[in-house]
This record gives sequence, C-alpha cells and structure tokens, in this order.
Amino acid sequence: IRFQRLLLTGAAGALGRVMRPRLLAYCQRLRLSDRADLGEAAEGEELVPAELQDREAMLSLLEGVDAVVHLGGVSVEAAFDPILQANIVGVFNLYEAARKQGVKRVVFASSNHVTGFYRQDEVIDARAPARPDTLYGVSKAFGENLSRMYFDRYGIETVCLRIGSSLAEPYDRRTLASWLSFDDLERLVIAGLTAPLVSHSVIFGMSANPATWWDNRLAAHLGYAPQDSSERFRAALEAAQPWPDATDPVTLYQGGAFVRLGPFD
Ligand code: 15L
Repeated sequence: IRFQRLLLTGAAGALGRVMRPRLLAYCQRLRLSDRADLGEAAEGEELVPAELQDREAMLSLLEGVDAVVHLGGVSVEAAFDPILQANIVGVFNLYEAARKQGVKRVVFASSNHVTGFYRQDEVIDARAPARPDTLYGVSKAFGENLSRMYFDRYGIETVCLRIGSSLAEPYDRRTLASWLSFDDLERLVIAGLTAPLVSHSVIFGMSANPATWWDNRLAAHLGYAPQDSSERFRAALEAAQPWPDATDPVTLYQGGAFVRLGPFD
C-alpha cells in the first residue's frame, strides 16, 4: 500500500508520535504538522508546522496531499475557547482546505466521549444518538457532522474513529473495556485509509476486548480486524483495584472521569 503523500496532523501529540514512524511505511512522503515542536525530519518526512485555526496555513498544508490522518486538536476537556479554535474552527478549516485542494479521504480522530453519557451496562453502535460527556465530546460530534456534510455535498470520504483509550496498556476497569492497543490503532488507521469505499463511516476504536460497550458491526465494510485484547491485563488490575462504588458517575458512564471534568471558569 503506497500513498504519494500522506498528511498527519497532531504529529507531536500522544498518538501522533505513535503513528509517525508507522505511517512512514505506507507512503513516499509523510507530511507532519503540529503547533508543537516536531523535532528533526527523518528520511521521507516533511515538517509543516501550522495552527489549525489559521485558515491560510491549513490551505497550504493540504496542497498535494492524497489523504489526511487528522489527530490534531484539543484531546481532553478544556475551556471552550481552545476547543472552539482547534476542534471547531480548525476542523472547518481542514475540510475547506480538503475541498479546495481536492483531497478525497480523511481519517478523523473522533472520541468515545461523543457518547460518553451512555452507561457502562449499555452496548451501543454508531447509530445511537450522540450523548457527549464534555464540551470536548460536543466538538468531536461537530467534526463527525461536518465531515458527514462534506461527504454528502462534495464526496470527501471520512472515517471517524471514535477512539476509546489508546494507551500502551489499560490501567483500570474502564480501560479494560475501552482499550485500543497501538498496533490495533495502526490497523484501524490503515483500514480507514485503504478500504476501497468508506463514504462517511463511524467506527469505535477498540481492540478485541471481550467485555466492551461498543458494537462495530455497522463498520464491517472497513475490514478492521483487531488482534489485541485487554483480557491478559484483567486479573492483575482487578486484584489491585477493588470494585469501585457502582453509583459513582465515573463507574456508571462510558466516558468515565470525563463526565465530571470542568467547567474551567
Ligand atoms: C480521549 O478522548 C482522550 O483523548 C484520551 O486522553 C483518553 O482520555 C480517552 O479519551 C479515554 O476515554 O480514555
């Protein structure tokens, strides 16, 4: 699988740093963008720092790009203004740039926090109405809706990844359900980039965890086949962490601790 040029935004972030060396294997040139320091360019890399809210910078960032992996933006709950600039204005700028530059495929890092107010004893699929747990979750729902409109109007395909918890290892009971290993993250992003026809798709980003809250059957056309499972971490985590209070919102809702982050002013 070879792209001429892929763009990775948020390349200096937690998952951007994971994906940077892995994406290089799938393309001739990997354009990397972030507002934060990107270090030195390796062979095949192009560094293009940009602010998501800078419309002109975003327009040139997308020039000559085959497809975008958009991990850029605010990735946790925050005050409204930074979320507005990065995740709302920024995502608009990204799609306007895609439209003007003729970019036809985006893999968009959405989040499980779009549906964080479903309970942990419910199983939902991508048709369940959004129940964001934070302003951050609302901003990701905006990105999902905006990309839907850019597909229906302009034919720009997007795969929205509602990423669970992409970490080296799960660290508590919640992340046993929501864990996405880094190898499965790579499989998911590559499936989103290379599946022949994705239209506008929403997929929950999780490994093959036996106890999960998310049903991905609606995204079968993407061909994502996770290979990891959180199960091998279960015994040690459950032994170390006594069963928490079941009425605590953090235990009750899929979004976990996010349901009570903020407000910040
Ligand atoms: C997210 O959306 C965050 O970006 C990440 O930092 C994790 O907290 C993750 O959700 C999660 O729900 O575990």
